[in-house]
This record gives sequence, structure tokens and C-alpha cells, in this order.
Amino acid sequence: MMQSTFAIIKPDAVSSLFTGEILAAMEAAGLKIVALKRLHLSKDQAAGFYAVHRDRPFFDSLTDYMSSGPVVCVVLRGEDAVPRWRALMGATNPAQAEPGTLRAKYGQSLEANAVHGSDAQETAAFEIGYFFSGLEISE
Ligand code: DGI
Repeated sequence: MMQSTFAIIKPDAVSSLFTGEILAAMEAAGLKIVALKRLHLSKDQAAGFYAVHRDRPFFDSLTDYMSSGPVVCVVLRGEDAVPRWRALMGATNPAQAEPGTLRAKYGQSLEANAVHGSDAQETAAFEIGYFFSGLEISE
């Protein structure tokens, strides 16, 4: 099934100059980049994005981290794009991520784990809409 999903190259990976390698890995996996922007989130904007985690103990730390430097936001489109991007990312904790996955290669810690990806199509729709207007997405 053709799907769209939402990806973020997180502050640790952007500041470590891994943006180009991660964008190349997306394309090499057959995921088409249909929208792209670099921005520096405020803490409030990070909190809005991660609102589902607002009651978790790590929420304050997570939103500090996500607003600590620029991120690169990407809309990806392809066959089964949601699970395929999650598989390429690897497990949440880089120490447990499968060898060859982006989090295994580029992640620094459980929190600074290099990349984000939507976990379902409904989540992807919310996350894409949080960052992009329809005019900014060209399929
Ligand atoms: O969908 P994921 O990004 O793989 O994981 P998630 O939705 O469970 O958590 C969102 C992000 O929050 C995750 O990428 C890293 C961070 N996180 C998750 N669990 C912990 C955490 N950060 C800290 N500091 N401690 C945690 O236990």
C-alpha cells in the first residue's frame, strides 16, 4: 500500500553532520522525499509534537533535547512507508538497535537516537500536518 510517513533527523544527528547520509539512506531504501525543511523548534513546539508523551517521566528532558538545536523534517512516500522507515531506523535504544540500522549507526543514547519516525498512518497524518502545509508537499 502506498503510504506517507514523517521523519525527523534529530539535533544530535544534524549537529554531527549526518543529515546527508541519512537522506541518502532514505532514498537508497526506495523512500521518496516529498517534503523537506530544516528548523529549530522552541520547547513549546517540541512539546506540541510529543504531546502523547506529556505524562511520561522523560517528557521534560525529551522536549529540552528536541529544542536544543536544528532538526530536519522530512515527508517520505512509498510502498508501506510507515513500517519500512521504522525498520530502517531500528529500535528506540541505539544500544539495542539491529546492526546496520540508522539508530545503531548514528544514535548516541536512548534520548539522542538520531531519527524519529511515525509509528502508524494516523500518527503520520498528525505529524505531517504539524510541520507542513499541503502546498509544501509535492508527490
Ligand atoms: O517511537 P520511538 O521514537 O522509537 O520511541 P517512543 O515513541 O517510545 O519515544 C519517543 C522518544 O522519546 C524516543 O525516540 C526517545 C525518547 N525516549 C523514549 N523512552 C525514553 C526516552 N528518553 C529518555 N530520556 N528516557 C526514556 O526512557
